[in-house]
Amino acid sequence: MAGGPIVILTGAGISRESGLETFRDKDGLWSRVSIDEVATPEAFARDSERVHAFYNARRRQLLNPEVQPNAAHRALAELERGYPGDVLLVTQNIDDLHERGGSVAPQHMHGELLKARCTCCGRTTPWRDDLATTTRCPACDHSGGMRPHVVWFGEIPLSMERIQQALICCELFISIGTSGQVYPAAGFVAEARAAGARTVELNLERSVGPGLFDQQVEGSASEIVPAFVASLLTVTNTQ
Ligand code: BV8
Repeated sequence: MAGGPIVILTGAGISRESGLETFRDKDGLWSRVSIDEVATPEAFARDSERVHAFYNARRRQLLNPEVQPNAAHRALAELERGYPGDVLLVTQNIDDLHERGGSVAPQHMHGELLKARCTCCGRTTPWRDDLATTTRCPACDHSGGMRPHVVWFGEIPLSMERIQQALICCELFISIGTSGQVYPAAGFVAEARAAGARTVELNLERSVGPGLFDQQVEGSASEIVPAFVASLLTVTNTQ
């Protein structure tokens, strides 16, 4: 498979060693707050300030100088640079650690914590401060309509057409740091497999039993991702 197209899907596990929490690990975000309280459009309509507080706290944490990309983020950027074929990086994460680790155009299918969107004019604006119900939109000057540019449960993920196109042509699908519980992302491995791709999971623990992944490597992302990328680049560039 010298240089065939690659699709990579990452989840919260790749950012864990950078100091950001995962969702479904025992000490994860959803063990402390319920999805229905903070991660649905209904929650935002019911109590916008509560939802803003949840994302404001995560935005501040992400902007803490101690939170930096780790070796796994940097290894994927190296793969993008050194691999002869196409590499599409798709992330469920709303942090910017892939970009800061050197990746060129990660597809944030669940949105981005450092952007805000106006529900009145639809414009998306880079955003590093707190959001509140009184925040004015820089584009249309309307206040009261700004929300995190994040895909909540029940909302349609972003970049789906581009992702589906890449899945049907890819020859290698790599899933990193995701429990594979949220759809449509969790269905990507089956779609890639149906298209004839080799499927690999790099995760702290196996997310599913045998059958969907041809290879499952267990370990911490900052260790197993650089090793996997190094071996892939060696094999590809010596063929
Ligand atoms: C959609 C953004 C239609 C915000 C997120 C009933 C009603 C309504 C909807 C549904 C329903 N039933 C099913 C659905 C669909 C629903 C869904 O899947 N629900 C689940 C709960 C069953 N999905 C949706 O609603 C989606 N929209 O379906 O629209 C549609 C679809 C297609 C086309 C057209 C229309 C929207 C889903 C997006 C929701 N938004 N987040 C925010 O971040 O706050 S989801 C949330 O979960 C995050 O984005 C997160 O990334 C994502 C997945 O979680 P993971 O990243 O996998 O994190 P997790 O903690 O679970 O796992 C971490 C893993 O890392 C573990 O395996 C762990 O072992 C590993 N790990 C830990 N440490 C390390 C490590 N690995 C390596 N190294 C380490 N150090």
